Amino acid sequence: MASQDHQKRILHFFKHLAYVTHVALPEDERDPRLKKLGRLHRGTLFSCFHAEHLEEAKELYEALYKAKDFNDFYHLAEEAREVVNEGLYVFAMTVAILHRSDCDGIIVPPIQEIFPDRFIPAESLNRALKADINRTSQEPVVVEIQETGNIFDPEYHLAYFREDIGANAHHWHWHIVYPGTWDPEVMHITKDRKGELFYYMHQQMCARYDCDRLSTGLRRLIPFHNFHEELEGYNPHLTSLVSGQNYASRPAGLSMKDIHECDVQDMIRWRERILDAIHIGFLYDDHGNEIPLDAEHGTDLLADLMESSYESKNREYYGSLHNWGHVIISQCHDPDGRFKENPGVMSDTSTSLRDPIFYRYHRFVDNIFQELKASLPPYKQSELDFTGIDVVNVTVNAKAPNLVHTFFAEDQLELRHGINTHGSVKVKYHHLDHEPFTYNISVENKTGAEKDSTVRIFLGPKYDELGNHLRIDEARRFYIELDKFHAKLSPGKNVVTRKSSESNVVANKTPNFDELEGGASSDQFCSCGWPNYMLLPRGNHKGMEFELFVMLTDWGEDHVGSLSDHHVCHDAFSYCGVKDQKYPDKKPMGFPFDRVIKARSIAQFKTHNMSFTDVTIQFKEH
Ligand code: CUO
Repeated sequence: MASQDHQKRILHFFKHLAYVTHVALPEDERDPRLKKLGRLHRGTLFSCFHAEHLEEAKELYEALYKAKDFNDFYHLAEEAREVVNEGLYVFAMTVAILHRSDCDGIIVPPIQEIFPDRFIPAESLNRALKADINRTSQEPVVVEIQETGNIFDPEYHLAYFREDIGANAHHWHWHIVYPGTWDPEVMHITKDRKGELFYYMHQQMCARYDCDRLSTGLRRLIPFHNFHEELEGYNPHLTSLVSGQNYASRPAGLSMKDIHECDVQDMIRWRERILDAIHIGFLYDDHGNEIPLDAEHGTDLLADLMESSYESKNREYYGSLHNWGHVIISQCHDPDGRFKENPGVMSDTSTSLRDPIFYRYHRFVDNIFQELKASLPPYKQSELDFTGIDVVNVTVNAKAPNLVHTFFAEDQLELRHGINTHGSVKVKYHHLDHEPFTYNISVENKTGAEKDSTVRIFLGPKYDELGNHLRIDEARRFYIELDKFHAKLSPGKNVVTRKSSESNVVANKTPNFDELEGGASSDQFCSCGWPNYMLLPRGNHKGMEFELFVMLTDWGEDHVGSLSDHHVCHDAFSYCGVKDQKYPDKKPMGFPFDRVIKARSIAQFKTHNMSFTDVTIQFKEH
């Protein structure tokens, strides 16, 4: 466990990064481990999807990871800060800190405080800086965040979701915990089911987005699928302090264009090869061997091909469909770079959720996974059942039973650690939130013995955008996981209760810079996890009906490791896994909604260890 002193010493590495103006150390004066670094120039936007940027970041985080002790790590980190690109530095440092054993317990300050310019619209930052200059006291200056659009663009109704600070920070962290360039041989840690988690976490973000689209009266998202299609417009209203330029906006009607590093035709070819692999049931590795895309490992292998990750079995042949898609979309306003424009927000994991194309593009990726899932047989009754266990009744208790309210809550983001101000300057913003609630699950255990169960809780919409009842096979794509946990069942009647705040998909609150400087205790968490305040979809003013799905399965068959295992970063394991451990649930991620459901109705699908309960979510604005 790292000491408080170590925590404090590393904090300043993350301060005011946009202002580090030192001339990069000449190569011959550098630590030999940094000699080849600095290829991505400072002031350039680092992309978490661009192969060359990622390669350099990998070299740095591996060097930092391998540093022989904390002092050596510290010295290397200090020098690297002067040498490499700002965004690349934070990425690599965070990966290294998260994985070095002598950094256990060290918390990297929130990305939104390191680079507030990636999260706060430029107009609001501008107002904040003016207020700072004109300040008359040392009292904190607080400015209200400004809107980035209006109702002429229907997508504006979802701005609260796409621009949410916590959701974007979650996405950034997820990609830090699971870097596409992760090499288990160098890092000596195998990231269990990393590919499958890539599929599942992004599938869930899209499903969540769709639930909120239906909540706001919009139709479900239309997946991207045609590489020549004209894309919607988008203006992120962000200006990068590192580069001094705006993140590019995209006028409506542009489409993907070839860039220096990748042709659109390559993307089309890779998609065809990936679909071929799914349809013939195996992929070819780079030695020409056939590797089956089976029920157990298929999703994982496919995700490695698609992302593509370092563990792709054949990068040469299947390419890197997903990553280059991000890059090409982010450059479609200036594909050959003749105007030296910045890329758009799709180039970075901490900003890409802001753009509506993000969800459409990831639904396209998800549809390819669905193609594989469709090749697997639907779950049989016997695979769904838990003999002798009946879910008798489920109630969600908030202020009223089976009715939960959502609203907008207020929060503030401190700018002064990322931006050089004269004192505390905060931006006040709003985010979706919900009343706390509790699940009460009545279960009858008829086996006559004590049973360990896994409780799986999902939520999905009942009606589509036109008010028609959703068929269960259609609805399954919208189902969002709310929680998954272990429960012991005594013989006979049981009531399992669980609070919404205990959810295993959300992260606990991360200490901010000030709290860390003040010595906030190093709790065991790693900042990955969907924001707890966005656990539920927004719902609507009238009260929107959802199905709450609860299923108990046999923990004896599901579990990996034991209950008493000591886990670091266990908080949000459903979407983020458990740090350096096996994923603690053997079932396919998203089970039982990951495969085609042939049953025509809920009644036909349901086994007695499941329940579907009507729950209303009502949005109250304040
Ligand atoms: Cu996370 Cu595309 O991988 O956004």
